[in-house]
Amino acid sequence: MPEPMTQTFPPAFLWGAATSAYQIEGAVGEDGRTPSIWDTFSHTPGRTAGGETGDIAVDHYHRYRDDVALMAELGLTAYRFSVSWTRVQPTGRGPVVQRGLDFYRRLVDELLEHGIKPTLTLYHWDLPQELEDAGGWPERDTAFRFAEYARLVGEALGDRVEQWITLNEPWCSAFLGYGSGVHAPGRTDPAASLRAAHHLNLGHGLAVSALRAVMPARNRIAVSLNSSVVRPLSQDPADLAAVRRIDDLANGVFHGPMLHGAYPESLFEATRSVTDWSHVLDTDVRTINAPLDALGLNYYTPALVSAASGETKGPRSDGHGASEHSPWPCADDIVFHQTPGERTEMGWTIDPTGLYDLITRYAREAPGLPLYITENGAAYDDKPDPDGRVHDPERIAYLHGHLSEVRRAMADGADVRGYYLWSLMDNFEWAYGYGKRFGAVYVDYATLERTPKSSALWYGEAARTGALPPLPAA
Ligand code: PNW
Repeated sequence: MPEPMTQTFPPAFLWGAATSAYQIEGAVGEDGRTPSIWDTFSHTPGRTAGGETGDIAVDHYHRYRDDVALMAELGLTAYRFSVSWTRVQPTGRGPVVQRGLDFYRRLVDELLEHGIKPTLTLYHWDLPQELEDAGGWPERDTAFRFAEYARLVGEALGDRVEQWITLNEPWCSAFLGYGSGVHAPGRTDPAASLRAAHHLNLGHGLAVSALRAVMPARNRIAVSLNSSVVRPLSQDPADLAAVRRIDDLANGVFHGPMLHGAYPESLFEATRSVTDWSHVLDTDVRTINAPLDALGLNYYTPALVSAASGETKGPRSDGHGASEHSPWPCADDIVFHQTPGERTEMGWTIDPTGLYDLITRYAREAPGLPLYITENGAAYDDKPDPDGRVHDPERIAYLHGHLSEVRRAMADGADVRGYYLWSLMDNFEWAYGYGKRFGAVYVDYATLERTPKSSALWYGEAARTGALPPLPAA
């Protein structure tokens, strides 16, 4: 008999929210910080909507105390943030800047004082510009630079941060950064994107070992993958083959070496026309396969693919932003379709069952590894009512639907330990600028004033009670 659909979660379940440094901090020139690839990219005309940048963002660098107080007031029990590499190590090499590190120490102490568990992401896409000038992620040396940076942050904060994430969504770094070019550094070279993916993997593996060497053994290390849920348009063998190819390029390229100690052979074969993979040295995969303590999964929407039938090359609609260049190397014969159903402001179809499928897949692929949903959320065109309140029933429905699927996966045996809503507050949505609001907290960009949306209050109640409150009446 199926377990009754209780909507209660275990007492230790973490109810978190997530952000990243460049999207919220601002203060880009303060305390010794130097440009990252996202500073350069956002300041290059034509790269972001309206030429918007993270120069000020939501000024979290100066308002972190209020932001932590707000999280505590809402009832959140965990917070996932990222460290800006160029605040800590401006050139990506050499000694640390204490003032930069001190910001994160103060932030973490503030969180701990409020009973909020910090989860630190080392890399959320803001590579030091100097390292990009030296070749960026397609260059092997960048992996070693990342591991050194990880060690420096681990030494400084390992005594007070227990949960560590090496990379956030390396797929985006590699394939949107070096393939389609819609993310920094904006390069469009399929061979470089595959080299980048490998060096991100290598950097991850080296960083795991570097962190273990300097941190207390109780700390836990994970990675956050935006593992795609890839579905076939039909059961036609050609469409099923398209799914397998995209699955290799979206998922296998990372979890293969990280979790299973090998790249999929099918990935090598499918990409031979752009790379011979000679950049993968014999011992690399063993390095990348360093044991993890948990796995972070980010989920927004599934992908729907088919084999191109004759002339259907058409425009891509894979939701990865506008570019003439595909982020998917060697996949021009595969078509991305719009998944049917209601969509968010990003145009991403709302499909909570995809999250169930994702969780249960990794519960099978990585048995015994605790899972965290390190990002999930939705952009809507939120506006304050005349009374100043912000009502976002669509976001509540989105969260309710997805958290219900998390709970269902847990009932079916998946070991999910926590959930981080993306995002704590409205922020710089990369190439989309400030036009896409993912926050549970509304930010007035004229005054930078924060107002919890009704979804923040709903989610806070879930956090405080450990159960999903009912949906508000329509
Ligand atoms: C993730 N895609 O970005 C990031 O981790 C966040 O920083 C971001 O704000 C959030 O999701 C919402 O977009 C993604 O094209 C960006 O598949 C693009 C894609 C996926 C995730």
